Amino acid sequence: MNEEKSQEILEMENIHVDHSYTADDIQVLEGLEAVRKRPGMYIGSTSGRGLHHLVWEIVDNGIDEALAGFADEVDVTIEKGDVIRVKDNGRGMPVGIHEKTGISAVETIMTVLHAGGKFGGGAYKVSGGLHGVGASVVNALSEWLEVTVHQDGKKYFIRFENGGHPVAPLKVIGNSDQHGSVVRFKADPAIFTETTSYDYEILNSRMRQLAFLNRKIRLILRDEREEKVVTNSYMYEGGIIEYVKFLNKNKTPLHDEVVYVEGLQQGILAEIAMQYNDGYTANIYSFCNNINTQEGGTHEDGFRLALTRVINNYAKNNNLLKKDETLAGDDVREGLTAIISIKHPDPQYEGQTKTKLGNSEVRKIVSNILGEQLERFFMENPDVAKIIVDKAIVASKARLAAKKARELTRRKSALDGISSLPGKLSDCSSRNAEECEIYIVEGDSAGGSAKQGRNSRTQAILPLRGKILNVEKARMHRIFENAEIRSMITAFGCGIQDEIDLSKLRYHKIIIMTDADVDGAHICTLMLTFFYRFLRPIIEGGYVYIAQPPLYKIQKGKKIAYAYKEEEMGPLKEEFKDNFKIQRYKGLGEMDAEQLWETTMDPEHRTLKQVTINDAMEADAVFEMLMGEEVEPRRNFITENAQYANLDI
Ligand code: 1YM
Repeated sequence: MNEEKSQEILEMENIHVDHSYTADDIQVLEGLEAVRKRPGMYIGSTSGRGLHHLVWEIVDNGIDEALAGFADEVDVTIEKGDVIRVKDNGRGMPVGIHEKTGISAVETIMTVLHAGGKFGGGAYKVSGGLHGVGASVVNALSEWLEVTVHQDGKKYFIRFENGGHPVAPLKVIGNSDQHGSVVRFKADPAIFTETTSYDYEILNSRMRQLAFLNRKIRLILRDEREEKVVTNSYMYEGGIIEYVKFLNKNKTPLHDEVVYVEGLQQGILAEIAMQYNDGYTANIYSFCNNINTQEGGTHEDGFRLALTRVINNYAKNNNLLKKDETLAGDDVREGLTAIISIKHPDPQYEGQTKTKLGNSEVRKIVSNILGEQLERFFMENPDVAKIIVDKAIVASKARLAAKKARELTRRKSALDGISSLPGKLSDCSSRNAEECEIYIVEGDSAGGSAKQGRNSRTQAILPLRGKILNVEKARMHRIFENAEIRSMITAFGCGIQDEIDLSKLRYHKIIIMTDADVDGAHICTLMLTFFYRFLRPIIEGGYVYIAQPPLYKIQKGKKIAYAYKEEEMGPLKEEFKDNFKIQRYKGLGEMDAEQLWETTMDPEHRTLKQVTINDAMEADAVFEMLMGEEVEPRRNFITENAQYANLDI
């Protein structure tokens, strides 16, 4: 131990040389008293949050010891009575006792505010970060606290009571064949008036996160409060690589390998792990010294700069992008899950909640490290690079299209307000959106029947010209050039994308009514894809439905029945016995207004299929395939969906 003892610790032991024991002692107790008077200043709050914070203060010291290379395990146990025990297998806190003062290093760590922060130069101290106020604050806010140190064959012990008063100086209480530190404490209920009971899940998820952020360190949590002991143990060889995999667990990654880069510059360690999935949101989490920097900061800035730069350069150099086109930051981050983790010896935090990293040198360091290594990764993995660039290009097109659409709709409504409702819309008379429905109907003739058959008070009809898809070969970025799509946006009235306002939605049921054939399925797919990408909240809000028109009419004299599924025909035929007529509806247009009302639109008798976000996601996936230039997958899809058997394509 002595060889390892840092200069700072030796200095600490000298701190007391010039002071008398009593003067020092008084100062120390004044310090701890200040913590008890204003605990919020030191641990944020005295709610459950502050309570859990005590645990992390101690755990952080154990992790520091592991990051310094002397420990590989930190255990947290919740004992009966909500006593916390934290243990590591490191060197053990320094036990050196100063001759003149008789005060041990352990006692100083536990009683002098920020004592820990002065020591251990070199390694990164995750403690001393955001709330890293040190173990002495935990001591100050505890009913009692005990430290046991196993070091050099001996077992040392010290106990504090009533907010940090040592009961007796540190002493040897036995021999030991172990090494490490154990801190046990009971949070003071006089301070934590709301609760002194720990939430297992809060501790558990942070332990897992710490294990992800600090690879190869084992973190163990035990709950001994109930008869049945609960325990979780975490250790990730791959660290943040496994963190990204964990976050993408329920997503569909676009490439198998998680991209990982790491580097050390100017004493700052930066690590990044990232993987794209087929979704549209960016999930980028950044950390400094294991603290989640929720407001971002210079490390995130550096990450974004490099990501945008490298992807644009790669796309241009490989002729995937025209020279005058540029992918925006949002485009290259679409569907990206990333962890940015840096370790900094002197972090500066800014922002509302002090969770924004401010150190300006970090921007360039992260940008350099990611820039260089991502470029190399792309060169070595051109397949992955292509997937990523393609994804960003699609995102870019969608973004430009959406922007154009927003401008169009905005310009229109700005000109003539509500009167700009599309001419083809047969609106309903009610203005109570809750009872209003809009039928999006394929084809003018079906639109005509629907218009005649509807309840005009609550049901609006918007006919769409059939086969818009085949005619337009509509790719997403061209979709807004489509007049029907524009009519739809105007009719709904709620805006699109980021500017969507559901309180302005004019109909609480949006019902897609298409023929039960392949074209109908195409139109339905397009519609759902469009909703999913540009009007997602209307799906999430449960406002979108698909009408279920019948496939067959079966009639004998005046007796009529409808079959909505193939399998309903058998029983119907039995019921009608013989001499019946069967009509197969090829399209909505074959039904007259009355039939359409009766079978598909009458709220009393119709069945509507409510569209879930999963339906829309699937439609979105199918869409690319249907619309793509590749004929083969499209043909396969159609064959597989042969229920729409009257193929006229
Ligand atoms: C259960 C909590 O606190 N472990 C721990 C703390 C320290 C050391 C080892 C340590 C550090 C150094 C040298 C050094 C601390 N030391 C200090 C201080 N576990 C827990 N394990 N020798 C031992 O940093 O050089 C504060 S904490 F102040 F002495 F440096």
